[in-house]
Amino acid sequence: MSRQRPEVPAELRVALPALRDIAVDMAVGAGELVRAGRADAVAHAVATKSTRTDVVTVMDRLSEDYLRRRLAVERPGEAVLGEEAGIDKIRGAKRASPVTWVVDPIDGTVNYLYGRPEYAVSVAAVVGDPTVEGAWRPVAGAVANPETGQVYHAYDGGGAHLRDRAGARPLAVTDVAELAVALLATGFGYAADVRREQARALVEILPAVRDIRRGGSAALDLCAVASGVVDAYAERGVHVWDVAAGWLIATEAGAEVLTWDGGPGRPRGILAAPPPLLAELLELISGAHQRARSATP
Ligand code: LIP
Repeated sequence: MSRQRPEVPAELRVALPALRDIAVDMAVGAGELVRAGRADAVAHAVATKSTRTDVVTVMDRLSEDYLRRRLAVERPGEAVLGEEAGIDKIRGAKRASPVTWVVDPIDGTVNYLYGRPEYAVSVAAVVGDPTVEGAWRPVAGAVANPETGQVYHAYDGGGAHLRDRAGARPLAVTDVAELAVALLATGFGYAADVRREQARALVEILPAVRDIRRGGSAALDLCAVASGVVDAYAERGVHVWDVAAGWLIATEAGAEVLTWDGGPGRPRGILAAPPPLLAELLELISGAHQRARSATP
């Protein structure tokens, strides 16, 4: 069941540009660290998490430590939820701030491992509870790709922007309204049974769209929707840290972002698309996954 997402508290509005600046600063700083240390990180320590294909490098941990250390200085008293270390609960009767920082120290870890450039550091400030589906809302965030020097950023109500070597510019989604000519980004989970269903669903989805792209970073896929280099993005089973900043960046660029029911005991899916494409795409994706599930033993 999807819940009502929390509103942005009025007293927080004035602070949103500053939160966005902090997110940019953190994501760029961690990105530099991650890029500089790649050879060493890959050579020395690669472990696996949920499955043999779900990798974590020593740099995932170092990058998250860096983000946590810097946030503790810049935003003392605010909770941090990170991919590697989980959530830091703030002790005490009442938290001083409604903000939680949701960080992905390297999104696209497999690309990072193979020396492919599609990976990013994602940093988002959210309100509500990011550990509960539908109970949080991103209010400021940044996604930095240290290989390309591109930094996507947004705050609630402030539009989405890209900063790169050519300068800074506002972002906007495409105006594609027809599925047959829509370029769709997607991704796949790490578990074989999830992938089996995703592959079956794809048999139905692929012939219905212009083409599919699989970049390997959900955060960058959402930024790709925001920049109009794909029309839409859909994936089942991503985590809050993969999508918190990209969700806001895509929304501020004009996309509708929502989650859809993956079925009993299955993770939900995320969908980001220009409004004219949304209803038709949602029907295709959720229907295809539902049929794939019933066909998968
Ligand atoms: C990965 C994503 C990728 C998705 C994987 C995974 P990681 O995150 O961003 O696009 O398909 O399921 O969640 O593991 O590189 O942080």
